[in-house]
Amino acid sequence: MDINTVNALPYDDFVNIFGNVVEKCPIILAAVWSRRPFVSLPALEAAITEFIDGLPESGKEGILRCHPDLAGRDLHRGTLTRESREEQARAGLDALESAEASRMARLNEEYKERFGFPFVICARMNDKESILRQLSERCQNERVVERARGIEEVKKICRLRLQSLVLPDAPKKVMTH
Ligand code: 2AL
Repeated sequence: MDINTVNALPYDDFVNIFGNVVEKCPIILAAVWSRRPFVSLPALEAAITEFIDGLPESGKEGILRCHPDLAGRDLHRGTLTRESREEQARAGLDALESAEASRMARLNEEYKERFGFPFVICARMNDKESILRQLSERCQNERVVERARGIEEVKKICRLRLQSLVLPDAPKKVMTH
């Protein structure tokens, strides 16, 4: 759909369609609906980003905690959201070798133990090797660094999810005379 169609959506439809662009945080989109009309897709994205940036640190951590582990329990039980399932499959996380799967599980636990929230990375912009490498590296960071880093990754995930739902803006017509 294009941005005009987005702007015309009633509240319920808007939240049904866009509610999961931030994983399991439909309240963010419920709040952002009040900011319509959006002049463009980047304007919709900016409204979401501003809302997230305005949250206290506890709210940002709450967003991180709404994310399922990569290659974790939800993937194995088939209880991931559609978006998350597609992202994890595209990064090859549904077909890990057993050694990779146990390394991923161990590092995910280590990360959560250290920071109190899960490791979040935009799976669609990575593959299983780079995810494992960054998971291992990011376990060494400070907590404040990781909270900010995780939120940056949430924004990347959000951008790609939005792009799969909204058409890019049509190029502006240029007047030639
Ligand atoms: C996820 C997810 O569900 N999709 C994605 O790109 N990253 N989860 C995570 N813990 O990073």
